Amino acid sequence: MKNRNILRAMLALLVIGLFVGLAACGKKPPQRRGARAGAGGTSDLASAALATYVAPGDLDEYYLFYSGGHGGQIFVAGIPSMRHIATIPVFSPYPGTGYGFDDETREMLGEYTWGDSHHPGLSETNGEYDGRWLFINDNANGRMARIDLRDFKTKQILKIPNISANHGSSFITPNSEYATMATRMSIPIPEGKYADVTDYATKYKGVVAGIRIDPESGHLSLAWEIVVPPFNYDLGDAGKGPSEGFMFWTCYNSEREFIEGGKLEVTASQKDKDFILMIDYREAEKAMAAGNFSKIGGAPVIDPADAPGIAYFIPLAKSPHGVDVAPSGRWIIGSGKLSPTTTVFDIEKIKTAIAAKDFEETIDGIPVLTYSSVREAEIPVGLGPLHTQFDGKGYAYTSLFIESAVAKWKLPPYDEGADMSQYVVSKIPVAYNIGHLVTAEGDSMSPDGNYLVALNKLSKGRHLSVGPSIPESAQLIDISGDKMKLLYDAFTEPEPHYALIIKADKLDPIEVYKKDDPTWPKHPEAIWSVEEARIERRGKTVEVWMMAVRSFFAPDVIRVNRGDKVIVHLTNIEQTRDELHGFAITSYDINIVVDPGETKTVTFIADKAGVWPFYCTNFCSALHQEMQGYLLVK
Ligand code: K7E
Ligand code: CUA
Repeated sequence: MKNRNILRAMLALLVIGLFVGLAACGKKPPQRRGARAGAGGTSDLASAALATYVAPGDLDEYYLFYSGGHGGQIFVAGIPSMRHIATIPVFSPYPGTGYGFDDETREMLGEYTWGDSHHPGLSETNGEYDGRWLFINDNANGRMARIDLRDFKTKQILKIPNISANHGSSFITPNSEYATMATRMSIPIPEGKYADVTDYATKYKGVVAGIRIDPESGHLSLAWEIVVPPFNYDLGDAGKGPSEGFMFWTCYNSEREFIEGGKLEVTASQKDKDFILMIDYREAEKAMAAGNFSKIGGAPVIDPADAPGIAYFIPLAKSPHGVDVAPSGRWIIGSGKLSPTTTVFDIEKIKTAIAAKDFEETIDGIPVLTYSSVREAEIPVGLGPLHTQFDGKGYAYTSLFIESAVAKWKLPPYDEGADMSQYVVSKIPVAYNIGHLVTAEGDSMSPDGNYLVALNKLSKGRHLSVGPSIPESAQLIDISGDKMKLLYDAFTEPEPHYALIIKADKLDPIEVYKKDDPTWPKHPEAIWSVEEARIERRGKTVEVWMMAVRSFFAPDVIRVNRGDKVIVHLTNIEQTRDELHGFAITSYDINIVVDPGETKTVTFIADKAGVWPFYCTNFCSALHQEMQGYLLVK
């Protein structure tokens, strides 16, 4: 008995000694299995693993489209796996797909090599995502882009005049009539006009715009602009249901000043309240039809002072960020970064106040609705509320930047005189400092209520270190039950602001550009056989119709003289999925990629004499390395 006890004690000492020895030898074993999960909420690890595991060969349930911030791209991932699937280049060149190297995309990018993409918007039919187009704004250069979800490619970049730093964009109306644009940083208009910042209050202007979306092609064009006071127009949303026909934007700096050295963060936070700007776009259409606008910088601009009923201000807790319309369309939710509350407005009360001319004051011709008349409730959600999403079961989810958490709270109705804190039903910590958040089909009229992704600004310490600049994090959260559960940490390139989640079965992307598909415009320079491949010279211009197929180019030698203009039309005649070919010319900074059935054109001046090999950049077959040719410049 005694001996056995001694044996046990010795064994125990040995085990402890082993651990001490491991710890002492310097190299700590890596922490695994959610060792640090406590910092960002805990979950049952096994059930979280099962909930996010998509077995090899299986497909995800949803597409997740994140904006790529100042990388100017869109990232595509799957939910629930959170695996990155693709990158869609939008505002920046992307050699991986040859984007920004051929004539067409180079022209689309214009004078810019980057953009600051913030808010993806999906096309809608009757308030539901229809899977046709994805839109995204450029916060830097007054632009908006359209991506065709049949081939996941950027098809158009629209730049319009007078919009300075387009942040409150690209929110889509329920039947994709419009996307929105708005000035974040006011300037004198038109662009190029000079006025000193000391004249900020009177000579600087904000502008909001309606961008018409062609119902057949998705083509974007400017419908109207409205000049508004020099506030900073921040986030937006489009009304739906009872609020259909309205657009909403939060704005800060209603102090309307920019004091040199005064720190905008201080000067723009003096007043207790800022505003939501509400635009009635049917009134804007009437003003346009009546010719009630002036041309500024080539764009039709409506002045609300001349068009009563077009614009209203709704007071909101100071320095607001997000404004989000609930799925029913009745509740408009605004959050002030500096106030620990989120405010719910009732569109019915707003309409009543407008009819009764229940106004507090008028600013530059825009009536300010009486706050107490239009507010439904203030919900004490927590510190630093930014953005709100929905689950379709009557709950809202607000991101809390300062608190690093998501608050789940109940939408109206509320009991008369109730303590509002009881309607904040639960919270989950996130890691860390969340910006936007997104729920499955969360901007539609029928969110799915199962998944939420928290888009966090800081991820410190939750991944292998990669030096001082670390990735942002996206955390997948299960919102199907009463309690929110953290499922997964994914890491992203900088800097997703907003994202959208759409059911995978709503998209039906093509597999190849079919040779005779009537739904795609025929490329005028396409060739489909070696016989059609040719080189033609006209003076100092050399035009090449080139064909690519496994594993050769025809022609494979291009002879030109130094200084010639060379135009290459390259067709990939493959009709097999994923059989891409690239065309790169050494030392010429040319790198285009053609998908199966696609034709691209690249034009350049042969300004370097010598012998320059060209080759296929996409691994296409066992003899891919042999797919090459020569540009001979005499
Ligand atoms: Cu909150 Cu640009 Cu929508 Cu960033 S924005 S987070
Ligand atoms: Cu074609 Cu590699």
